[in-house]
Amino acid sequence: MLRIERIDTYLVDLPTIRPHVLSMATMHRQTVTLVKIRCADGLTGIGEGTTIGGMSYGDESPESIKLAIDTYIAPILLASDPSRVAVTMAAVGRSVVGNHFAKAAVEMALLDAQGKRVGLPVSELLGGRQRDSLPVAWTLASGDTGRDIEEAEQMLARRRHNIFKLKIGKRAVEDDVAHVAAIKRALGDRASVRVDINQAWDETAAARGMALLEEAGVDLVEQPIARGNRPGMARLAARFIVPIMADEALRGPEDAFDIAARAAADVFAVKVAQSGGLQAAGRVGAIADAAGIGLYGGTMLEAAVGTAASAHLFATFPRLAWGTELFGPLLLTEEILAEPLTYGDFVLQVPDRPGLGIELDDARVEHFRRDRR
Ligand code: MUC
Ligand code: MG
Repeated sequence: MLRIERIDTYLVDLPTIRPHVLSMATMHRQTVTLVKIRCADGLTGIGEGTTIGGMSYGDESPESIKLAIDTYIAPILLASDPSRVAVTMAAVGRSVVGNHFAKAAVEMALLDAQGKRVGLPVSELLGGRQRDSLPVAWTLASGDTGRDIEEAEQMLARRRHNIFKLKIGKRAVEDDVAHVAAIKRALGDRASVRVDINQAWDETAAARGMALLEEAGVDLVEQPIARGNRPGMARLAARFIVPIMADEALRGPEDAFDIAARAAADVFAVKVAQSGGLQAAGRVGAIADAAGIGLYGGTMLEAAVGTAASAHLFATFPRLAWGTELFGPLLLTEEILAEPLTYGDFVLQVPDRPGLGIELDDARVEHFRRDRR
C-alpha cells in the first residue's frame, strides 16, 4: 500500500490589488491555506482552502481550515493509501463532519498527486474535459461607481473580461440600483452585467430590487436573500424574468437537490470548496444539469491552486451557460505559481499537464507565509 510521508499546511497572506468591497466584508488581502501532501512514491500534491473575509462569509476560516487538516484529517490520511483518493476521502468523511473547505483542499492535493502518478490532468480524472478554455467574469467592487466603470473599460479594452459582477447589498436598495444602472448604461451591450447581494436583502427588499435591476438590464441576480430562505428564493424565481442564482445556499449535493426540487434558483454557482471538494462539486453540477438549471463556475477568490482545480472541474461540464468567475489570482498582487495561469481573449486556459498542471513558486510562497513574517 502506498503511504503518505508528509503533510504540510501553511497560511499565506497575499495583498489584493485594491480594496474588494462586499456586503459583509471589505478585503484588503486574501489568506490562502495551502496543503502539500508528499507521498512515498516521490510525488507531491498541492491543495488550497480559501474563504472570504475571515469568518464573515461562512463558518470556516483560514485558521480553522489549517486546524481541521493538521489535527483531524492528517492522521486519517497518514493511515490511508493516497492513490485511492475516493476511499481516502470517504474515510475522512466518516470522521470529520462539515469542514468542506478543509476537505476540498485535501482532496485537491490527493488528486494533483494522483494525476501526476497516472499522467493525466485532473479534469480527465473527473470524467474528462469537454473544453480547454473557460469564459471569465471580473468583479467590480471598488466601492466607487466611476472607478468601477473605468476598471470595466480597461478590462474590455484589454480583452480580458466582458462579463462583470457587481457586489451590492451594503447600501440602500435604490442607491445600489443607481450604481448598477450607471455601470450598465456606460457599458451597454458590450458587456454582461450581473449582481451579487451576498444575502443582504430580505424578501421585500429583494422584490423591489429585482424589479429595478430587471429594468436596468441586469442579466443575473446572485443570492439576494438569506441562504436558508429557500421558499423565498422560489417565490422570487417564479416572480421575475431575470434569473436568480444560488451561491451561499449551495453547500453540496443535498442542497443542490433540494433547491432544484423546489425550483428555488434558475442558475447554480458551483463552488468547489463550498460543495466539499471537486467530486462533490461535480455532483452539484450534475444535479443542476439534470434539472435544467444553468451552470456558472464560482470562486471563493482562491489563488492559483484553487482556481486551477476549479477550472479542471468546470472544463468537464457539458453545459456552462453562464461561464465562470475564476479571476482570483488576478485580484492578488502576488503570483504564487512558477508559471502563471493564462488569461486573455476573455477566457482562462485550463492547464493541460498531469495533475493540476501547475507548480508553486516556493520562494514566493515562503516569503508570504504568515509564520515566516
Ligand atoms: C461570492 O459571493 O460570489 C466571488 C467573486 C467575488 O468577487 O466574490 C466572490 C464571492
Ligand atoms: Mg456569490
